Amino acid sequence: MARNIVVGAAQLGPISRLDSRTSAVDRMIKLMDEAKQQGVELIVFPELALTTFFPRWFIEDQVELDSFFEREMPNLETAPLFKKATELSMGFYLGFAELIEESGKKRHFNTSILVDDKGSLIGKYRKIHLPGHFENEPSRAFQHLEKRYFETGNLGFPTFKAFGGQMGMCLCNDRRWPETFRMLGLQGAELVMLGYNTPAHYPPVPKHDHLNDFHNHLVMQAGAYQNGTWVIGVAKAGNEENCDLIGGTCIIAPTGEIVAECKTLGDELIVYQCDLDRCTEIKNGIFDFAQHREPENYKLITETKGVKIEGSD
Ligand code: ING
Repeated sequence: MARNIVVGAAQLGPISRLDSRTSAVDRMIKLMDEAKQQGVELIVFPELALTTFFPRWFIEDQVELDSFFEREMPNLETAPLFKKATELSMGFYLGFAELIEESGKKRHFNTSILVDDKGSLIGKYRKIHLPGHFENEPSRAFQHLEKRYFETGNLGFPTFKAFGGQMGMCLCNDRRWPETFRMLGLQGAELVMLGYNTPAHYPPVPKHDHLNDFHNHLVMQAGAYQNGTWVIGVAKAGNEENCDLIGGTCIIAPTGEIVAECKTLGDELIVYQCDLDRCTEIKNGIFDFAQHREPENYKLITETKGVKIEGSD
């Protein structure tokens, strides 16, 4: 018996700094309509899908910076997305910049939510691996100030029982860290959704730029295979405010095989019927954690942050 779920990966092309949230929402609604035609039950959108990737600029004015964040979800501009989801009986993953006030203090997170086919919130994730830097570095062609603009996520790596299986979420740089997928895998994740905004040019090591598309798939395919889970990776792509972002949106099976991939750098939908029961081919075999993991030997992984070489001080 197959536990099938028809998943849509909805890549978005560039969102410019002056684009309204409504224009981004309208583009996502158009992709939802197209997805419905193909029987999609769950659609995945990118990281920071409502605005341009603003961490590429050093923004000193806090009011301007906060204008890229959502204070409620849903809100006036995103309500149509929730309404459409309910009309189409389609669940969705959405990445956005989240601003909350807690005991009088403003807090900023790079967030994703999972919403069910009735428009109700199932769960939330806040990005834990924040790449880039904290101070303005004018020598860079563009900044990557996620460490400055967001706090480290404070919700851990939760999974959620929904859509007939165990669902997991993460965001962009999280996919590069095996700990992310293993934390979700150890909770039985069968389908991991993640959005990303990945510049084609990585200023610290320009000679690796030609490897960015390869590294993008490498880490997601490894995460899928090593944890026996489906992975849905969705890009905000294209030349956004003069900064090239990679595409490579894809749907990856628990075997690590890419079963569907976007071919453009614009708004593009790919669809695949994911059989969640296929996860057992890996979870009950080569990566049967209970049978084969040896956590007593992995203490360094949780006890240290950086490299620790025996014998050196
Ligand atoms: N973006 C990038 C990512 O991890 C990056 C940052 C780019 C890291 C290129 C390494 C190389 O995909 C975000 N938003 O995390």
